[in-house]
Amino acid sequence: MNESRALITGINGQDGSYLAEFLLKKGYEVWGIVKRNSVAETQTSRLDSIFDKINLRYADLTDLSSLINVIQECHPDEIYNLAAQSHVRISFDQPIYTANVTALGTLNVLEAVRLTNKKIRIYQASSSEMFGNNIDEDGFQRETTPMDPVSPYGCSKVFSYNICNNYKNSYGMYVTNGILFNHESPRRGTNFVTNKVVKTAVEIKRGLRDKLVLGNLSSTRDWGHAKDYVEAMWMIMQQHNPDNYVCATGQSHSVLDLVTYVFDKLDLDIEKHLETSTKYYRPEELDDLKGDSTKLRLATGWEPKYTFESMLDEMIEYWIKFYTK
Ligand code: NAP
Ligand code: G4F
Repeated sequence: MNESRALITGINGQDGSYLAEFLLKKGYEVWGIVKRNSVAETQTSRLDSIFDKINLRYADLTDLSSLINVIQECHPDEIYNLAAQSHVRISFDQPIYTANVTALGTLNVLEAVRLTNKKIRIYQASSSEMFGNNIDEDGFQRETTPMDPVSPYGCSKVFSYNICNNYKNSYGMYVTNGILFNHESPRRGTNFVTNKVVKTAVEIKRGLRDKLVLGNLSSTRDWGHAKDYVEAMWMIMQQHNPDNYVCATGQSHSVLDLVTYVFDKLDLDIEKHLETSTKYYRPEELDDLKGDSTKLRLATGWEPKYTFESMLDEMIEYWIKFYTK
């Protein structure tokens, strides 16, 4: 029986909820922090099926004392730092807030561990957004690709990535970075492009609305499934030495490919229902992402189980069921 204890920041987010389920199955005692929200009933809806099996505490990444309090109460072996203001477009509207949470929040987690128990392992949710528009000659991004972020979110994640490496080297702490490419699921926020497309397409199919309005259709992303990616997070944390790993499928598709697949599945006419608006453009766009996760695959044996198509099929099925209730 595994008697390890894990603390997840961002436990009520897409990844946090899948990771909590995954760790419970592995026998972990699972703790998580939730930041205060005025609508408490819906805030933890992604955790409904495991609510009685986990330990939740109020804390906030921007409040060092709250993080120290939780660590002193739960004595975790592993901390998965998934909390962030994670929306790239919104990071242009709220750059300072994004930096406070997504950059300085990580430093608070590192300091909380340094001041309480330096043996606690830390996983940092780093992102392919850190690479910006740098692409290696073979068309991929990997651990050695230079980082040149193009959003306040990406800049904040680069700070977190660097300060994690700095704490590992300066204090001998076990700090890892998973550099994850886009990953989606039915639990994805509906203002990210995959779930926005799928949810809106199902609504059009049911006659609830007529148009899907998007921004840039030509950018490409390497989209995987969040369930596969939380397994990678755990595998990265079980390595003997802390290191940084890219996690990606190695396949990329454009936003238009995504819309085409979903509309074809639902037998909808793109010409009739798709519109674009500059409202959804970013001041600076990250054009193309495609990750090479050879290092992760060789070190851990990680392989994704979902394809782009099977991931979207699951999301389509979810929204069809949702509107059939
Ligand atoms: P998500 O669904 O947006 O979840 C973010 C979580 O952080 C939520 O639980 C949110 O709580 C919490 N949070 C936000 N501000 C906080 C604060 N000040 N204190 C404590 N908690 C706070 O994001 P996700 O898709 O699960 O991603 C998880 C992590 O991986 C994020 O750090 C993200 O930047 C990173 N990442 C994601 C992807 C991806 O494609 N999904 C790729 C690379 C990296 P509320 O919901 O209550 O606000
Ligand atoms: O779904 P998105 O908002 O994801 P984005 O910006 O790639 O960020 C996600 O992945 C990162 C990993 O690379 C994470 F670190 C980050 O936390 C987040 O999870 O946008 C994907 C693409 C962009 O090129 C965007 O311009 O879709 C394009 N897009 C076109 N129309 C749209 C829309 N994006 C959104 N959100 N909404 C639109 O209407």
